[in-house]
Amino acid sequence: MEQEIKKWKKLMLIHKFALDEVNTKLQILNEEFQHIHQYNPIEHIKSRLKNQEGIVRKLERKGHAVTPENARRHVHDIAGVRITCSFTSDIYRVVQMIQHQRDIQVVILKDYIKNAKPNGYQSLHLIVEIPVFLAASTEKTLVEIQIRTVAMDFWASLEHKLFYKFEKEIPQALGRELKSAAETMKVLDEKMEAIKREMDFVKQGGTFL
Ligand code: 0O2
Repeated sequence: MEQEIKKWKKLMLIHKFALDEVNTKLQILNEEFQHIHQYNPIEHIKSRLKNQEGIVRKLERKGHAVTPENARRHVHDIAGVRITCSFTSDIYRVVQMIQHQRDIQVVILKDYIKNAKPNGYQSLHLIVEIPVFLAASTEKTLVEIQIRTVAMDFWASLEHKLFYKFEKEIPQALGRELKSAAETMKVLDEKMEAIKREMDFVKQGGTFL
């Protein structure tokens, strides 16, 4: 039993270290980008370690025995980072910056922006693997990175509060309303992106006819 507790503690510690590494990396990339382009693609970075209750729930939902080994293998979001960007194009810019990091490997990329979930959820998810260097070993550790615009985040946060993990079927009319709200967010993002493009054109000396 004591051995098992030690293993759980180590699992959490390693994921905390991985989270620290990814956070530092993202801050460096953001500041460097700001330095070169006088522009900041990242609005906010928020990170969290999944609590043990959440890990147990996910293992049970997926039908795996609750062990630290299974948690490591099957729960990919023990360490989670959420990045909020101003514009949709910034999301893909951040993805590219992450992909170019030599010590980070992108294991899974899910683009719910190009292909929104049926309920309207939009976001880009990466599962990355990062080495955590300990005194006597190197532990390759998974971190989930969710990247979305402020508008997508607004929708997802409220939807999470209202419906996500709601055990019963959501009334159809509410589901339609929710999806329509997500589509409104998409239109808003596209509009802001178009304004940004035109502003960039003006800043480069362009004029409208
Ligand atoms: P929580 O409470 O936010 O941590 P997985 O279960 O991760 O192995 P899955 O479900 O295919 O596999 O992963 P996916 O689709 O990448 O979703 C992972 C996370 O994205 C979720 O984590 C949520 O945080 C978020 N997410 C996915 N779909 C929705 C959605 O419809 N609405 C909202 N608000 N968030 C969503 P968790 O662990 O399910 O939940």
